[in-house]
Amino acid sequence: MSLKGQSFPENFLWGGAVAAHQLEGGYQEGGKGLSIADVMTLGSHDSPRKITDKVEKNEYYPNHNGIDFYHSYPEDIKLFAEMGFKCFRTSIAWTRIFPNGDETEPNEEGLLFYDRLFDECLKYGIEPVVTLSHFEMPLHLVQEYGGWRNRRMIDFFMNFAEICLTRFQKKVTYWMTFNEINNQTNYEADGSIFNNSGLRPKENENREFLMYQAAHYELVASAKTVEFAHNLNPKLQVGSMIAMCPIYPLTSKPEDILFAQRAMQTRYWFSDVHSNGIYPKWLLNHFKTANFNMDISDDDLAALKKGTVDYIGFSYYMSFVVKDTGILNYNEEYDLVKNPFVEASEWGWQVDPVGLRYALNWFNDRYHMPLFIVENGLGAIDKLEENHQIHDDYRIKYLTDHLLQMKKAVLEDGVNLLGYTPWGCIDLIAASTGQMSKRYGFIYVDQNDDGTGSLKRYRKDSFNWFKDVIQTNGSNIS
Ligand code: P53
Repeated sequence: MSLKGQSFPENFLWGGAVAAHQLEGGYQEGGKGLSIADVMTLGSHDSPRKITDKVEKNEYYPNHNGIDFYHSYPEDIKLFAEMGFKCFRTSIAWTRIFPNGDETEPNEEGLLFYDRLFDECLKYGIEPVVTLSHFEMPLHLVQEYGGWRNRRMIDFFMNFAEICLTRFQKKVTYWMTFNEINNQTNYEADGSIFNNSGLRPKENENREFLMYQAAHYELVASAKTVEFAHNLNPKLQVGSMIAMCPIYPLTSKPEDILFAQRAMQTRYWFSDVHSNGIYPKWLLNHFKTANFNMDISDDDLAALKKGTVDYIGFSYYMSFVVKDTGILNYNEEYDLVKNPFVEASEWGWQVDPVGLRYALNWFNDRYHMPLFIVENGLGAIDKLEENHQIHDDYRIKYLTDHLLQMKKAVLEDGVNLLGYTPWGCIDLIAASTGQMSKRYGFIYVDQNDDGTGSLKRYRKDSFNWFKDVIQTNGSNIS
C-alpha cells in the first residue's frame, strides 16, 4: 500500500505533551505547596539528581522556575495554535490544588489557574488532555505518610481526582490517572525517589515488594477514579498511561524468548490490571513464591473490576533487549543488554522506530482498545544559530521515522489510534536529569542548565515541519 497522499483519520488528535512540574515554575505562587519535584537538584547523564529533605539555599532546583509557563502560557499556547495543535497534554500540579495533599478543601487559586489555562487552549480549538499525577505528588504526603506505601494515599488521591474531574469535566474529555505507572519496574534503581510513587526505600525494605504494594494502591486509586468519572459524566474518557519500551529477546534461543516474554509481562501487568480489571495469575503466583504479604482486599479487587480504563495512553521513546538469566524473574536494573541493530541517543536511549509499530500492534492485540501515543520524541542538544535559528534535522528525522511506522500501524494494520502528542513540544526541564539541554521541543526556550538565559522562545526548523504534518493530516509522511 502506498502511504503517500494518504492521511490519518478525521479528528485525529495532533498535539504536544508536557507535565506541570517540568514547565510551569511559579513553585510558590498561587498558594502552591512543595512537590517531590521541588526538592530534586540538577543532574546529568552521568550524575543522578539529588533529593534533599527540604529546599536548601545552596542547591539549584530546576523545577522551581521550569520555563516560567505559569506566566507565559498565553504566548506559548498561541505558538501551539500556530502549529495547528488539536490538543495539548499537560498535568495538573497536585500541590496547586492540595498544597500538602491532606487538606479537605481545595485551593481555589490553583483551580482558577487551570480554568484559565484550559480556556486559553479552548479559545484556539485546542482540546486539553490531562494527566492527574505526573511525578509531582505533594512532598508532605511522602514525608508524613510514606507516599504510596501507605493505603491512605488512595483517599488523598481521590480527593484530588474528584475535585479536578468535577471542576473541569466540561473542558477536558481525555484524562489519564498516573503517568508511566509502570516506570517503577526498575525498583533497584539507585536510592532515589521512585518516579511516581514518591517512595524512597529504607535500608532493610524489600524494594520489589514495596514496588508491587505501591503500584497496587495506585491501581486501586486509578480504578476508583475511572468509576467516579463515568458516574459523573459518561462522556469522560479515562485512560492508563504506560511507558512502552518493547522488550525483545537477544536471540531466537527458546530460553531467551521465554525470558523476554516474562519481562514484557512484568513491565505490562499494570496495563493488564487497568484494562482487564484483574491481576494476571502468574503475578499472583509470584507474590506467593516470593512470600510477598500483599495488602490486597476484596474491596480492592471489586474496585479494579469496576474501573477499567477507556483507552491506553502510552509513551514511546525506545526499546529494550534481554537474554535469559537462568531465573525467570525480570529485574530491569540488571537484565537489559544492548541491541546490536539500533543506535542510541546521546543519553543512551535506543532509537527504534519499528518498535513503535510493534508496540501499537502489541497493545491492540492484547487489549482491543483505542490507543493514544501521548509521548514520543528525541532528547538532544540544540544549537541556537545566528538570527535565532535552530536546525534540528535530527529531530525531524527521528519524528518522521516514527510517524511513518505509526502511519503503517494505523492504515495498514488497522490499529485504532486516537492521537499523537510528541513530548516536550516546547523545551522544558528533563525529568530524569533536570537538564534544560536535553531538549525535545519544536519551540526553543533560551535557558541554560543552571537557569540563566532570557527565556525567549524561538521556532526551530521542526516547528514548521510539524505544522505541515498537522496541516496535511499526515499525508506528507511516506
Ligand atoms: P527525560 C524514563 C524512560 C522513559 C520515559 O524523559 C521517561 C523516563 C523517566 O525520565 O519519562 C517520560 O525528560 C516522562 C516525562 C519525561 C520524558 O519521558 O528524562 O513521562 O516526564 O520528561 C522524557 O528526557
